[in-house]
Amino acid sequence: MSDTTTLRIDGEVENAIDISYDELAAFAADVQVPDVSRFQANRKGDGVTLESLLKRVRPQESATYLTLHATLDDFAASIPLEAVRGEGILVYRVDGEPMTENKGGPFRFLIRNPAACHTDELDDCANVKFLDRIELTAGRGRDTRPETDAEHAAIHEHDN
Ligand SMILES: Nc1nc2c(c(=O)[nH]1)N[C@H]1C(S)=C(S)[C@@H](COP(=O)(O)O)O[C@H]1N2
Ligand SMILES: [Mo]
Repeated sequence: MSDTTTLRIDGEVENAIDISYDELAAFAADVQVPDVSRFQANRKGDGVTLESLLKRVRPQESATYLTLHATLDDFAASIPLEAVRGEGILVYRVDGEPMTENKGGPFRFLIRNPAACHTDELDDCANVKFLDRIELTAGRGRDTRPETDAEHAAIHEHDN
């Protein structure tokens, strides 16, 4: 069965797209990132580079932040585009299958070397699960990441 779930990439771009699992799986081998556990032991799956997605949408000059949205649990993180270029991966497949919701899918953003939670803009908290939209924004966009230890602990109370 083919998977019809898509990821929207839009905002300050020349060419907004909705991209599917099948299209991501068909990306060239040199932009595929197999087995993300190689650089983050607690993460699983395969992805493509953020750069390969940016190439498709062509960010405008005005785009300075990448704003990652998860509608499912109303979570968002907004990180500086230049800093995340080269670091960002879109995970779309786990165990050879589309990434299910219980694994944080259908899509998950991953920073290769994230900082500890709320110590930096590129922190583990920006590894957005249930990702359904990547918005290129002029300046910082929506960001619901926890700012204090207490807020952070509250978020993780929902984890099983
Ligand atoms: N959609 C969504 N993504 C999210 C979060 C969340 O609450 N919702 N929590 C973030 C935080 S604060 C952290 S530290 C990591 C935790 O990832 P894990 O649950 O896979 O350990 O996911 C990040 N991505
Ligand atoms: Mo976090």
